[in-house]
Amino acid sequence: MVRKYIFGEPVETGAAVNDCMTARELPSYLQTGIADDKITLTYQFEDDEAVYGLGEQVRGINKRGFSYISNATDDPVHTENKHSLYCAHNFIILAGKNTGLFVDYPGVVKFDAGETKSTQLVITAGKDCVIYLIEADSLKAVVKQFRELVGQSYIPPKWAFGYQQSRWSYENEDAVRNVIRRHHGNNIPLEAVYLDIDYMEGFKNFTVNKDSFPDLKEFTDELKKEGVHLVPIIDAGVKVEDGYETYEEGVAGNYFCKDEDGDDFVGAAWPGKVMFPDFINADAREWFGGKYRWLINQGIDGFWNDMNEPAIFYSAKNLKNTFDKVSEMKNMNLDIGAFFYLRDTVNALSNNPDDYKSFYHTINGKRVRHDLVHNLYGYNMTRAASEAFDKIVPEQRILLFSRSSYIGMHRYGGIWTGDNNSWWSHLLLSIQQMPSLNMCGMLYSGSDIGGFGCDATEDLLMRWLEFGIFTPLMRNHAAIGTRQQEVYQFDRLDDFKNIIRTRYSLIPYIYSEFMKSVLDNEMYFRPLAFDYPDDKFAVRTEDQLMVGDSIMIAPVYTQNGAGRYVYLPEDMLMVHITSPCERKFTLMKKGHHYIEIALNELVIFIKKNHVLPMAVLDDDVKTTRDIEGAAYEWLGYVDDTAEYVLYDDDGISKEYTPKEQWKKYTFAKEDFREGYIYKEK
Ligand code: MIG
Repeated sequence: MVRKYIFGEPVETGAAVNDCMTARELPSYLQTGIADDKITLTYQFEDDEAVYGLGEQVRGINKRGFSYISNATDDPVHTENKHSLYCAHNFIILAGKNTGLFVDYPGVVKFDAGETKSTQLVITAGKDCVIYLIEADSLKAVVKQFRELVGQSYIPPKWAFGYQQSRWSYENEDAVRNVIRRHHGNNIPLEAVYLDIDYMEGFKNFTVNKDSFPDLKEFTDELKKEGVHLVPIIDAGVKVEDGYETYEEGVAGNYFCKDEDGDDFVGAAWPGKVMFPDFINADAREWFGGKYRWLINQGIDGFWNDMNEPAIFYSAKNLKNTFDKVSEMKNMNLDIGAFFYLRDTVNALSNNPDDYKSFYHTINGKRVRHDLVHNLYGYNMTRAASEAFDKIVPEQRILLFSRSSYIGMHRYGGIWTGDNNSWWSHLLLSIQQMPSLNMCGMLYSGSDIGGFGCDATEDLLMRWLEFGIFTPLMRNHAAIGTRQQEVYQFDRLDDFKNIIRTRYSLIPYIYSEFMKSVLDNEMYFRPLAFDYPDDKFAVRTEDQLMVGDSIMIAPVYTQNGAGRYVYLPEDMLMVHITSPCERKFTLMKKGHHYIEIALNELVIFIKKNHVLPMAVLDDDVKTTRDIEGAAYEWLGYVDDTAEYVLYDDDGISKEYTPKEQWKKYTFAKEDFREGYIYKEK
């Protein structure tokens, strides 16, 4: 049951798309207080009650014990002391009550989930907001009802489930060709190569550097023959430069955010001085979205939207103030206090809260200060692109994902989790973020595999890929200046190849489970707590996930880890996979186990009387095109009967297969007489 509570005069965020009952008073277990423009909801936890949700955030799956602040921020150091990352996913679940709360407020929202006082949750938002309350009879049902409220998640093309390689920055055509050659030349599948900011001319959106990419159309045609897609980045800020078309159109059309005086607000990002399109304004959205057309005409069919918190390196005004302060100190003898003051002053140039209070949007003719709607910015940038794609290529799916988002954006694109590091702790973080993202509708998601910042090591990349096999977005990405981390930079190329090939062999399952999750508003990644809520060990498991209907995974995420402890909530078939055709089966009993898992091994656990389809791959599979029509092997331990519903479609049009046509496979014990594999004839 979903109910909606309206406080004050909320800004329309567009997050919810389906109607529900409006009610007056929140249930008594949520104490409401309104003071100083803020609303607070206070909830007393049941003893060891877990809380879930909040999408992209720091820390574990169970969010209890810390505070999380929805305040989209470009902070590339995702350590556990931080309270905000790039997104605002204000949906939280109280497990003890099977109750979900969605705080639909586009400014800063704080979820103090037992940090200040371990026994209580305190949510603080602006007083003009809508709160949705979802009461159901299971955690899964809470999520499903929430997802029905906010609408169906974004569906990428099927090729976006292939392996993708990125780096800031592949500088020219030959660099891209080299990445492809070193994958495909070694029979390592590769589906897409990313272009980071350097493909542009002077970091100007919708331009291409002619020296490094002389003819983009010709180049995308060339890559298409190899089945490889080129995915350019688009940044939120538009360079201030006379003669630059996008800039001039933006000024002429009044499409940029304004400062207090009604002039275009000037900040800085990669291009130097930039202006920020007013994505929250429908006209500006339509204009900016239309700009993607040019790239689509060049054969581009995938984009990633960056810097859309929005990240502001500095604002013109703040820069001036800073110089004034700094110059005052020029001839001073800096004592320690003055030194720190100087340093903090300079550091406060970027993403300064005062800057976010100093510019404005025009929403339905009304001027709205940015900080009050801050968390809607990235969402609407991605919405702008998606709505434009619907006009430019109405029949075709386009790959699109964003760094910043709010709930609602999940209908328009996926997300990646931003600038993580090549740290083992960030591999674990990424495992823990995925189910939380799924709760909030962000299904097409993934993290930078191998880590963005810092130098990746071979073993970290290997383990990360072994988890990345299961993330819908499987992209290796790294920052400029870090060690190169394409798989061919390391010695164990065959092992990497086997892992990536295993991904391709699992794509029929991954795609099927992903699509069913989207179309049925379910979760593709689930914490064990959602499937086994009455199992006291399962509910405390923070480093294993259910993936789709058939399997559980328990990735290794420690340096030198030659295995790990795994909890099995029921009897399962354990499969060690070293390549798509080298698999070792062990029947496992419910309970705690230590499992050895060599560096080149992937382990999955298939639930009893469930099956897992694996496509039989040719030796030279290079892209998802090459697995169409492949025969399946079905892995499983069936001591009764098993059924699998396989979703498939053409992968590119928007004609999704209706439910009646989902293919049902049934298996009997006898099908698996000879072991754990049933081979399709
Ligand atoms: O300030 O475009 O998260 O993926 O490589 C950094 C350069 C800007 C941040 C993105 C990252 C991307 C990088 N960008």
